[in-house]
Amino acid sequence: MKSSLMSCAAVAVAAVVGLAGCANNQAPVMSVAPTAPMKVNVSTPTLAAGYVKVTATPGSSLYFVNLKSGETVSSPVLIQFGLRGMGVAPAGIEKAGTGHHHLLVDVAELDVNAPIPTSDQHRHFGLGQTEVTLEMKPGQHTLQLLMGDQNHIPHHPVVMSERITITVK
Ligand SMILES: [Cu+2]
Repeated sequence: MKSSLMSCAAVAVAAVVGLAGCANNQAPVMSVAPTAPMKVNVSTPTLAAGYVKVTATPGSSLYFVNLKSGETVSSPVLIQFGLRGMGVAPAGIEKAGTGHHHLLVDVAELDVNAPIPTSDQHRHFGLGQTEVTLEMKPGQHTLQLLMGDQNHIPHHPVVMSERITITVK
C-alpha cells in the first residue's frame, strides 16, 4: 500500500493527469475476453415441415443466476437458470408463454429452426428443472441457456441467454 501511494505521488508529480492514472491502475482487470456469441441462423415463425413455433413473450430473457462470464469455479458446478417474462413448464405440456430450459455447453453454432439436439453438450430440462449441478472437466467452457417449447423447438423469436465463459479448476 505504501509503495503504491508513493508511486502515485511520483506519477502525480510527473504528469498533470497523474491522479486519474492511479485510479485506473486500481480497477479490476478482466482475465477472460468477452465470449463470442453463438452462431445462429435467422429464426423463422414456422419450420420447413409446417410446424408453427410457439411465440416468445416479448421482452422475456434468460440469464445465469449465480455465474458470471470470467468466473473460476470448481467441479461439480452449480448452474442456476434465470428466466424473466415467461414461465417454465415440463416438456410435452402445451401452455402459452412457457417452455423448458436447455443448457448448451461448449456449443458454438446451432440451427434454431430445428429441434434442439440431445447430447452432453445440449442438455434438456424437460421436467421443468431450473438448476443443475454438473461435473465438468478442468479448463475453459462456454455456457448458454436456451428456451425450447413442448417439442424442444426454440421459440420465435429465440429466447436465449448471453454465452458466458467459465474456467473450471
Ligand atoms: Cu427440450
